[in-house]
Amino acid sequence: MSMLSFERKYRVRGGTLLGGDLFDFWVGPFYVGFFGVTTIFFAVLGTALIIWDAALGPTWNIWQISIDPPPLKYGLGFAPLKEGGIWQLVTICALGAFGSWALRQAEIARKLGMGLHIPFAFSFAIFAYFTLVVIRPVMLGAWAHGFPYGIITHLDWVSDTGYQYAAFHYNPAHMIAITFFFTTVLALALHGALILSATNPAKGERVKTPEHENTYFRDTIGYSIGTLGIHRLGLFLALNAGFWSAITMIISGPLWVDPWPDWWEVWRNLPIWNWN
Ligand code: 07D
Ligand code: 07D
Ligand code: U10
Repeated sequence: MSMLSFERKYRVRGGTLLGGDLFDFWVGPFYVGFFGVTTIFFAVLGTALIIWDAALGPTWNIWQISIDPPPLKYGLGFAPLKEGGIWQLVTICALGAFGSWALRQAEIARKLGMGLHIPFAFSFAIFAYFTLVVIRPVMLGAWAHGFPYGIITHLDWVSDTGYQYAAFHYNPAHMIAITFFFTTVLALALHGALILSATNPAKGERVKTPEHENTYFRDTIGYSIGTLGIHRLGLFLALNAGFWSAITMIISGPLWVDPWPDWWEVWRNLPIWNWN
């Protein structure tokens, strides 16, 4: 395995979060570490459980395989393995693997003396998943409210859950989340395009500087956020997309059970519209 010359210099032991130098080594390009071992453990076990559930039937069709949560009658208790218990174990393995992955990111960042921005960012994705399979089911009183692990069945769950609230697009947090998703895409498209336009010039042309990049946006919209700023903004937008997604589902059910369009009645009932 060839190494970047940087890696040859910096791939040295020390700076682990846990386990001392027990797993402080590399396999090919991968850093192992204590949390690499726990990631592999949970990922392998979780995948094996998924395959076992699939083997119980009724199909090996990859699109139709589904590991379903327990039925409502089991509430927040443990269910028998073949009636949602496997889903519960897969969920524990998934959270174990995602949590281990975040800690492995933190350990690698720490070894390199970098900031913890990446694990911080990934934790927002974990939070969104945790919301769907733990926070919301617990607040609603049954694991049955978690989503099933299947390529098509998880789409059915999104659709069914959405229609339980009539028109889900009226959920105000969903609106905010979607707006953040769209803005994230706009920001990445602008940033990718700007960097390529300045640093990948036609043959014979000079590479342009950040001054060119700043001036482009000052000429166009009167303001440039700057080369560091655009990365701060990108992270802010993306994390808000995940955060408001989680809020979307925490309020759907635990805090609001009616059709979402009804929520907007609050505006129609404001005294300012009803003064006479
Ligand atoms: C490109 C990084 C790579 C990741 C990939 C996903 C698996 C699952 C497991 C057969 C951007 C790897 C997939 C390991 C195989 C089994 C049992 C990330 C990239 C390529 N979804 N979702 C997909 C997951 C939820 C929704 C695709 C996971 C919520 C809609 C893929 C989770 C809701 C649509 C997938 C999760 C929801 C999808 C592409 C977890 C709200 C689509 C994902 C753990 C968030 C799209 C058939 C992608 C599709 C799609 C995986 C949760 C909605 C199978 C792992 C419950 C509406 N989802 N999803 O590119 O084509 O992500 O579905 O929370 O239209 Mg989903
Ligand atoms: C949960 C994924 C976490 C992933 C992790 C990592 C692996 C490893 C390994 C590749 C959160 C997994 C990693 C497995 C893989 C290898 C090697 C991300 C998660 C930890 N909606 N809606 C959202 C839109 C409608 C509904 C969110 C748009 C309808 C429900 C987002 C539209 C109805 C739920 C969003 C639209 C409806 C959502 C999803 C348009 C259905 C949710 C993003 C244009 C009739 C979900 C927290 C997200 C949510 C959600 C967008 C339409 C229902 C904002 C753009 C009207 C029930 N919708 N939606 O959450 O909020 O990512 O989840 O119409 O549950 Mg919606
Ligand atoms: C960015 C950037 C930038 C760059 C960049 C990037 C953002 C400044 C400088 C990065 C961006 C890209 C490269 C672009 C493409 C990326 C995407 C589109 C995002 C999506 C990514 C993917 C789809 C790829 C996903 C791939 C993954 C996650 C890798 C999968 C890897 C593994 C499964 C192995 C992980 C390794 C681990 C956990 C530890 C090491 C383990 C091993 C090597 C295996 C051997 C195991 C052991 C030794 C441990 C023993 C295990 C035990 C004891 C447990 C056993 C248990 C049992 C039950 C058996 O901004 O510009 O440029 O590049």
